[in-house]
Amino acid sequence: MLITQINITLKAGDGGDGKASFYKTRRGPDGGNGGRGGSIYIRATSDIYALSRLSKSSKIEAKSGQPGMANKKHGRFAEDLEIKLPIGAVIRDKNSQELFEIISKDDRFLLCRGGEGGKGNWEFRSSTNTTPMFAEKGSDGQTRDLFINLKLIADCGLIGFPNAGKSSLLKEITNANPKIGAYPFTTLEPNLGELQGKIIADIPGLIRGASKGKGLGIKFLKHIERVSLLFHCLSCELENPEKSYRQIRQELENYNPKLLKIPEIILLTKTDLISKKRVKLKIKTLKSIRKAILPISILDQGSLEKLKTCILKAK
Ligand SMILES: Nc1nc2c(ncn2[C@@H]2O[C@H](COP(=O)(O)OP(=O)(O)OP(=O)(O)O)[C@@H](O)[C@H]2O)c(=O)[nH]1
Ligand SMILES: [Mg+2]
Repeated sequence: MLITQINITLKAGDGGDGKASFYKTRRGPDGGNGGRGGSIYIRATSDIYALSRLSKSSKIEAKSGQPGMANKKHGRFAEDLEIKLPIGAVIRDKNSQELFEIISKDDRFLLCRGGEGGKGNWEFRSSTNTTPMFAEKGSDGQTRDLFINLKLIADCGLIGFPNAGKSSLLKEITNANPKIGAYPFTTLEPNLGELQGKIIADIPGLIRGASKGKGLGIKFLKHIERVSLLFHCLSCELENPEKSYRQIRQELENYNPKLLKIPEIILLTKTDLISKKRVKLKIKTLKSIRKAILPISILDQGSLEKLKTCILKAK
């Protein structure tokens, strides 16, 4: 299951304590330094399920550094941890309110710094104190309590009522293999597909009241907040496509009025199901609400090519 929100605590390793010890044969201190604790780095991945896997743990800790030893031997540094998070993840530190975003596939940054190792007593020797009895404690590794929210980053989004044919289109034009069914709510989680480097998101169908939690609700709308082009799918089977169109637009507005500003193309889907004349009539009525309309059918290769062109031209 695609999990898009988790709470998790990350803790970098503590620094190892410095050692306070003395040479057996000679006088003088010989305590070594503690090793540094493991830090935690975040690395971007295009695997949108990376967060789902992480959700199985509530806390992840890096190892602590090794304590210093006698004979001036320093403790080993602990290994750093690298945690993979999907592109589009927004990480919020619940205490400091700092925000970190995973924007591109090359993103990698330090999130929790490992504690420094404490100095051993050998480091504290001086002309005035040749036998320091003390050593430094290692410092604590950084701990962060986090809320991670995944907002998929796609270039284009496919939205519309259940059964409008969104997943079928994604399947036709990309490498994706989403489930398709002749019933509403076939898609329960967003699907992503790629067309020549452009990412297209197919989100579960919306219905009237979605913004108030009806159907699968609005939780998936966050995934289209950052797209640069929306395809609003309206099936030719709809009796009154303008009304359906306005209902979905209302849900978008209720969720976040900014969604209405995203450039949008209406896809009049399943044109093969009705006569050409009726398709023309539907286009004519829809033109009064939006100029950009593309009639399409998965059985009409020419129309699919036009859709691909629109996607590739999107910025
Ligand atoms: N005749 C015809 N049927 C289509 C076309 N596109 C999709 N369908 C059918 O319409 C039904 C719904 O298709 P989906 O792609 O699952 O629809 P969806 O919009 O993803 O539906 P949800 O996931 O429930 O929101 C399936 O039975 C498809 O085979 C089309 O162009 N022509
Ligand atoms: Mg679907």
